[in-house]
Amino acid sequence: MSGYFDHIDTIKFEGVDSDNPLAFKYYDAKKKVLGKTIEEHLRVAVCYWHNFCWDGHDIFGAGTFERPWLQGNNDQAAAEAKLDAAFSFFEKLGQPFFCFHDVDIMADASTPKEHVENLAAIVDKIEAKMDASTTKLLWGTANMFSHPRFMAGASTNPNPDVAAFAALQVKHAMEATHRLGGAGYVFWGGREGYDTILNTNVGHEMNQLGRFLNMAVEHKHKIGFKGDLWIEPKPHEPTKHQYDRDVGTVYGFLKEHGLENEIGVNIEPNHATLAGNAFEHEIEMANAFGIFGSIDFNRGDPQNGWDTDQFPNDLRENTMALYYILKGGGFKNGGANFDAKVRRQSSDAEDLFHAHIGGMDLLARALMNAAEMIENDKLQAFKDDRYAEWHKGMGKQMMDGNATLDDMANYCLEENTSPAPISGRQEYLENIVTYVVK
Ligand code: XLS
Ligand code: NI
Ligand code: NI
Repeated sequence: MSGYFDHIDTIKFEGVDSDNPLAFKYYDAKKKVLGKTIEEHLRVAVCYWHNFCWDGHDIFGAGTFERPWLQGNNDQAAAEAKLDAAFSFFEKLGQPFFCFHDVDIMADASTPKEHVENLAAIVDKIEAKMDASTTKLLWGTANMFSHPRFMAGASTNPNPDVAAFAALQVKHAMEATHRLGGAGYVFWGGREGYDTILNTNVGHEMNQLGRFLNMAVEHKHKIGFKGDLWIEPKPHEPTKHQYDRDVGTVYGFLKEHGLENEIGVNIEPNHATLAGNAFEHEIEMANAFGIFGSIDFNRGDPQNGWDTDQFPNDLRENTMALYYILKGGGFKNGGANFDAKVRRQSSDAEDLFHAHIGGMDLLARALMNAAEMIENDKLQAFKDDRYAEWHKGMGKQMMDGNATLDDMANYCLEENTSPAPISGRQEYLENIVTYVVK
């Protein structure tokens, strides 16, 4: 059977001097950086939904892509044609991982029973595909936001029967992820929030979400899934307000429900910016709380206030992201999933390759820049020096829990301390970054 990607050759590393747009310039998979290969560091994944499920429609217009497997009904034959297309793309790009939602991979189902059967039918096929391929599963998830039944939320729905449907989906999506050897499982609470507080009992809904996630954790242990669980924070879109708004909020929520040692975060830069946070802020917050998991790499549009999910292209921003990821110990089960889509006018098969090649080259460059910064870590040296006083004297006593407020106040009086301002050297530090980014 002839395929959609047949006219495109396997993508090779050709180096910076190549002007072949269908070749890697920086992503040299086996090149070692700080003792590991680029491929091992980045753990790149291609997502099913933006590449193989979306036909290019937007809220004003119909699909523009004409992908052959999306013509007609989404039955088992269509799901299998999509699977063939996806794996032929993976084989040509050569990235090590992919990610999916349950409904991305399977035939449409109209009853709970059909949902279970259709998912099982395609998981059998995926398993066979994976046996004959080098592509592994980074993470799976359940789509509990597209179907109309979820319009008022999944586990946070006012109707417990909707939460029961969500339980069915999570159970089977997690079991499928486990069976396919996935490294993680993601919860993105697309409609776990509200459109108007006039009809919403927020306290009750957050407790519903807390209970639901506890049940999911119990199920993970019951089935022996050894991968990680991650919540993907996003402040709003599609709903006005979502409970998992950013990393800090998620951590508070996890603590509240006793889940901070069970669930980490999958951070997406475009979600960070929607929440008014920098990408690097979210990574460092996750590092500080010990819940860093994985990244959905993409970018927003600086002038548009929504989740445009464009492929990343900002070398400075991503150099700093990789720097903080490496400083936190790097990816373990997580990786670099591109939760990004080509623009609606980029309607050819080639465009999917340009997008991923650019993203992978960008991350490889960012990784090499970050490694260079770490090898001569002037930023860390500056910080170590800036906080050095906390390792001795009164600062240490306070941090060790050996000083009261009175002790600190008396120390101030006795020593007559009136500290002079010390420069934070922001521009000097920014220049260090400027000199490395290339
Ligand atoms: C949407 C989210 C979604 C998750 C998976 O904004 O990024 O794609 O990554 O459900
Ligand atoms: Ni995402
Ligand atoms: Ni997103």
